[in-house]
Amino acid sequence: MKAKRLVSAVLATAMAFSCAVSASANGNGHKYGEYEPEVGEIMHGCYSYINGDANCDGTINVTDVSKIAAHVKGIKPITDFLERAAADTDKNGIINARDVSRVAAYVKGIKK
Ligand SMILES: [Ca+2]
Ligand SMILES: [Ca+2]
Repeated sequence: MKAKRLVSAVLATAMAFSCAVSASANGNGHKYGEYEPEVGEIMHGCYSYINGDANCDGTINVTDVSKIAAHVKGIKPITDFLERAAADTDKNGIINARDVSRVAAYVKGIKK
């Protein structure tokens, strides 16, 4: 099923991103506002993603907002499996303006 495809994609992606992401993703005091970080939902070895962290660099910031926005506008579609999973913040299976605004709201909330 879907999960099986996910696993093979993770296996491929994990090679590239490896430990760097999970090392920076588990920093203290991270709060993810209204969404739950779904680390552990999809994991291979030491790799995981943070919900909303569309470029998988371990933090949720304006870069992720613009990445998701570019995807929604069709300028630069997100093709990486884990990035897509992270970008679909409400887990409804599609990446759309709602996901953009959710991440934007989160970024604004921590920026003050
Ligand atoms: Ca990011
Ligand atoms: Ca969504």
